[in-house]
Amino acid sequence: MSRKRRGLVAAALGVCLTMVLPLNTVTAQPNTNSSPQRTVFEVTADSPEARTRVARTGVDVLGANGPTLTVIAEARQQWALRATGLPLKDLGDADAQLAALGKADFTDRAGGVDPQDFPSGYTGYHNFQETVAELNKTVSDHANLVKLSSLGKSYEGRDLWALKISDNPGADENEPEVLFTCNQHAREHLTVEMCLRIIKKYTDGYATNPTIKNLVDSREIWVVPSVNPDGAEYDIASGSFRAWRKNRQPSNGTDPNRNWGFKWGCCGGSSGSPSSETYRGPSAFSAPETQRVRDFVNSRVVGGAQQIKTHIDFHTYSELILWPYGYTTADTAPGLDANEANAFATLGRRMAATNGYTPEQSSDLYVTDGSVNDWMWAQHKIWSYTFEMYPKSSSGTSGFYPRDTQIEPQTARNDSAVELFLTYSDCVPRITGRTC
Ligand code: 0X9
Ligand code: CA
Ligand code: CA
Ligand code: ZN
Repeated sequence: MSRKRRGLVAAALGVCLTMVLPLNTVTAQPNTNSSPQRTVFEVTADSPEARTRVARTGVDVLGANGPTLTVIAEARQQWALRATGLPLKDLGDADAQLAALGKADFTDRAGGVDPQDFPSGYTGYHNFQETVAELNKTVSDHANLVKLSSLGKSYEGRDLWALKISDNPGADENEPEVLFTCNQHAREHLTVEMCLRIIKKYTDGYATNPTIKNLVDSREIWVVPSVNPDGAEYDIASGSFRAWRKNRQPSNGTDPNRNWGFKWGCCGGSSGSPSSETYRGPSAFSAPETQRVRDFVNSRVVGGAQQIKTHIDFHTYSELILWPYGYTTADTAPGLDANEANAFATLGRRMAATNGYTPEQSSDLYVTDGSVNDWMWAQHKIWSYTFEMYPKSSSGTSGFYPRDTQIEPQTARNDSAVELFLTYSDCVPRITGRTC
């Protein structure tokens, strides 16, 4: 890997969850880079407060596996990290480890064939053009069940497509509406496949599966397979993955999942520095992509009532099911009472029982502000979850890039959770025996 490339990968590496770097496979290399020395540490932080304290030192938090955070610290940040007083373990030079990972089995795209496509071993993933083709095919195969519309354009002018699935899809019927969003984070390509699976299952399955037919007939299901198509295309444009997280707004991208307008930037759960992987943008909803989804959700208030009742935002990785709030570690807060918190947790745990993920309030990990879930709930009382998909843990950035052979098993793994979610979407409190 060239010096330049190594720097790129290192610079692009952002927040993700549960990374464990394998000590035995890494060959230490001198840092010949002009970029600052970056060192990987494991930090033992066994409470949300301690983990949030670590995140706020400015280190790049890669992952959390129980109480163990894996972080990258630049030399100047190591003082702050040590000042937390938490136990640290030095795992060595980050760029050397990243360089070793970066060559994985990416195929050289020399020859310039289809540059916006995935490397060898990943061609089962849908790039943006293939995703659009899949949506159009669904429309022609199931014109009676779906309606395709654009929520507007991304920063670079790509359409943010939304597919509605229901009986009489052209009519706005009085049925609970459910929203699935994928790919807020560019490199989380498996989530696009999750949205495409939901589309396939609830259209192709309609004619033969009575459970599916019942759910489709009684709900209006909205699926947005890519909320961040610019970032996703950028991640694959060079032929090898960049581990790009944010959107493509100048100069260095905004993290869409820190840009939502409820308690934006309130609580040290995002960064005000444009170079950060959790940059919240200059103002709430400064990202065109979050604006478009916001406007769509706002437009679903009909006769004073929000029609969308439930929402899942798919991410990778760590195998978690998360619910609001992220901005505070308190279980309840203004606008979220104990009954509601209990309903969130109960449905979260029931879904997790079907897929083996770990269910928890999102701030049990560490505090995040400006996330989509907090806005959906606070603004609209939409029961909004984050799924962090496969894998549970990984060596470095490779966690974002499971081979395409994992698409089928790891999306199918969520079939039961999605079905349960759709079932309770008429009234989530019903799961705790309460009424709506
Ligand atoms: O940090 C994030 O945006 C999500 N993790 S990821 O590794 N995919 O970037 C987690 C967001 C969960 N927090 C809230 N929903 N508040
Ligand atoms: Ca309908
Ligand atoms: Ca409706
Ligand atoms: Zn994510």
